[in-house]
Amino acid sequence: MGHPILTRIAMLALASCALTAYAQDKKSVSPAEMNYQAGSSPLANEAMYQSSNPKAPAMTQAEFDVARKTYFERCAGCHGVLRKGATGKPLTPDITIGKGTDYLKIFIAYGSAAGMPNWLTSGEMDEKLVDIMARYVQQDPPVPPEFGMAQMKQTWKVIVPPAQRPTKKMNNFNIENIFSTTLRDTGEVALIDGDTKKIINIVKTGYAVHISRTSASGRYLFVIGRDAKINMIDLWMPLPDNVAEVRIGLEARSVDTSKYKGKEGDFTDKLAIAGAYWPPQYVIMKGDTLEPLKIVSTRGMVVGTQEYHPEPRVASIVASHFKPEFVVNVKETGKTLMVDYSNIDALKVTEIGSAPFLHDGGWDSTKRYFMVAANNSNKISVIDAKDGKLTALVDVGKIPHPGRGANFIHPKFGPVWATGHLGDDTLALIGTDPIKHKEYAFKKVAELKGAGGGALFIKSHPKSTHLYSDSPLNPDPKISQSVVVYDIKNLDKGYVTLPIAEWADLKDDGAKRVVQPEYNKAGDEVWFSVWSAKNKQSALVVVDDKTLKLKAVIKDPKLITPTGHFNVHNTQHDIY
Ligand code: DHE
Repeated sequence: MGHPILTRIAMLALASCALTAYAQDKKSVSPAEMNYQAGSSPLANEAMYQSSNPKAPAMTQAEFDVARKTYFERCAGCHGVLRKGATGKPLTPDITIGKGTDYLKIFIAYGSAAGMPNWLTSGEMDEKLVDIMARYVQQDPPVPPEFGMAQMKQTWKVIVPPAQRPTKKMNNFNIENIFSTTLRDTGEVALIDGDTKKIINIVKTGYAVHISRTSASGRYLFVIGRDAKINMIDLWMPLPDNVAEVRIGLEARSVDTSKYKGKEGDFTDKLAIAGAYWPPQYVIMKGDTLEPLKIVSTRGMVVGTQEYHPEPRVASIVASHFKPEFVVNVKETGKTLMVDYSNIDALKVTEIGSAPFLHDGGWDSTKRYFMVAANNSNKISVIDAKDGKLTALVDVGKIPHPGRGANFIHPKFGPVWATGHLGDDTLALIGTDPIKHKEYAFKKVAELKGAGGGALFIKSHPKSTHLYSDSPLNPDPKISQSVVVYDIKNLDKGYVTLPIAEWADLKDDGAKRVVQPEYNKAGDEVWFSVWSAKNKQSALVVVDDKTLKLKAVIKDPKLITPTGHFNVHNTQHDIY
């Protein structure tokens, strides 16, 4: 490593002691979880200023710029924008200066048993960069710019104003069965006709596009990129395409639209909401134009410790069916905010504390209870959207990751909601019927054995008797390139494995990770992405849900890095 005093052997010895100490004071994190979190942040391209901490080792401006970019590309996902810590340890100067450059270099170079990647020995960083990073994390963290109303308005474009949009559907597509497929690395979504399996249009969206959600009426699709750009697509146009766009921050993951219709009013398609990772805030917009109306910061106290957190990121957001409310889940503070949008000039927010770090989740089958993963606590928080309270905190396996989860009727426990896990090979089933199956309600009632850790998404459908689970982050390609399917009526039988990537029959030797089961509208087909790098061939594979046989493979040079896909009808009605 070119260090003047320590030889590499001495450093390795020191690393092993340090790793033991580190592992003891931190819950270990699997490599799958680390790789997943360590995605590149769009903040890498933002200008930030170096404030010199007199106690920190010297750095030139050029070194600082290299380190800042690297930090946001590799480290911020785990350690946080302001280095306050999340999945990874806090790296603020009050901690790092005391550790010193040599100690930090060892961690960065060789990783730790607790999950820190080995950046030097994996070849991802050279010795010079390791040294720069070790000095960088001892400086005061540079703060990315804020993003307020003025900036949002500058990015806001109404491409087709509401008055110039069609007054009825102007195409022959069965729009309820369209799939919006994320093309992650090209910043696009592919709109695919679920009936013919033909691509309808490839629509330009934000950077490293993340999810799509359907408006309450089913007419509009909202797509959010990691750069916090939202695109609104009108499915009634002769060729469905963008009609409005806006950026609500510098980095984001979640978007949804108002779905409540009842005595307080009809809010169908009236409002949209998006949550940002940076700045930590959510933004309510007009549902037909994306005009930003209200920005609310999520900075505040962490549940339990009640310590201030400067960057609590907004994770999943859903629209309540019981009240004119958005359910906003804030990661680091472990709080669910029930945001009453009936009068946004006098915004009422009910704050429900549960456990950190809230991430993804979905409704139970009645759409009353929102089941959200508190992934650092190995729990599912059950939020009652009718009574506005925490119903239960359910212990599950290691790092639950449900996507939106899966609802089905268990032969013994009645209605259950299920999640898979990133950190172990189990699926947890939670009872969700407090009326007819009270003794099982909001308890973990069963555990299914899955193929392996690294599971991200699970899915079922009211018309199906199957439950599907992927494992795209499992290190074993045999597992990451296939999915497992359970017969809901006979869960004790275990699973069958479907070799989805093999069925795709791709010409390149790519990663071929199989991601996200998603049903068609009828609930008789299940779609999967076979996700390879952007210079390799990818595909979508469609399985016949009755026979579990291959039904179709969709290949096209334009299908670059497909990941999530969202069926318009199922997303509109929260069917999963
Ligand atoms: Fe996601 C949902 C955050 C990496 C595919 N992802 C979500 C949600 C959040 C989130 C907060 C819930 C949104 C909601 O419901 O409103 N995802 C993050 C990250 O912070 C993380 C770990 C790292 C990152 O750098 O972004 C991350 N996600 C990924 C991927 O690498 C995935 C597998 C591929 C991709 O496209 O980037 C991925 N995330 C998805 C998908 C959903 C999702 C497909 C929606 C699931 C659903 O069924 O609704």
